[in-house]
Amino acid sequence: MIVKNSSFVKSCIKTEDLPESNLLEVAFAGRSNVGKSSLINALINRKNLARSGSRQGMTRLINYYNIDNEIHFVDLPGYGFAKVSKSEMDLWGKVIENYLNVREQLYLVMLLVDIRHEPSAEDRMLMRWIKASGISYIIVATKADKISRSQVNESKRVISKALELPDGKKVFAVSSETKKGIPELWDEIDSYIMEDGENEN
Ligand SMILES: Nc1nc2c(ncn2[C@@H]2O[C@H](COP(=O)(O)OP(=O)(O)OP(=O)(O)O)[C@@H](O)[C@H]2O)c(=O)[nH]1
Ligand SMILES: [Mg+2]
Repeated sequence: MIVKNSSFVKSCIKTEDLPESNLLEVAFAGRSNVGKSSLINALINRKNLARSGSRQGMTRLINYYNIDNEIHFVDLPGYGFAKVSKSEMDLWGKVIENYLNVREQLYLVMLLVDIRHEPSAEDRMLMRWIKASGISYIIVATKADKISRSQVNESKRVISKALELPDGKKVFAVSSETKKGIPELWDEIDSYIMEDGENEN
């Protein structure tokens, strides 16, 4: 998909605030600082529509972006931010798990993990929730520019194993910095959108 128009819709604190809309949703999930907001910007070819930054815990809200009036991109709050209290972490869990389970418009979850690190306990928990929800998902290994090309396959293997991915499930290595892997990721997202369109007709 070549995005022509993208705009910020709203920020939501809890699932009751989610916009009433029939647009299908692609959600971006993963730990704080993994590059969710940067990936949204790279996919829509905007510099900073989704606020990204070096300060961890930038995105504490569920942020909605309208993509060509066709889909919503949903930037979910990050986790694993060291300064967050246990009660905040529990609240995060409730919001995300609730969102995954109640949101009928949600049809694809992008689970982001840093290509340099083995997925954390929280990443694996989120993976389990996503699998349990039955929603389609794409695994994205971010910041691929930070490792050498020869390390990419080994990193993908480590990620597949830790997340217990089914045989043949691909891990997409991308860089929001160099845009490497972004066209391939769009092709994959598009294939889910088209699949959904076919189901409706
Ligand atoms: N080198 C490199 N840096 C990246 C890449 N993607 C993101 N970053 C950097 O990583 C930092 C965090 O990126 P964000 O996009 O804000 O991360 P986030 O997942 O939205 O973080 P939270 O909103 O805190 O959950 C920023 O300094 C980005 O510039 C990438 O592909 N390559
Ligand atoms: Mg963010």
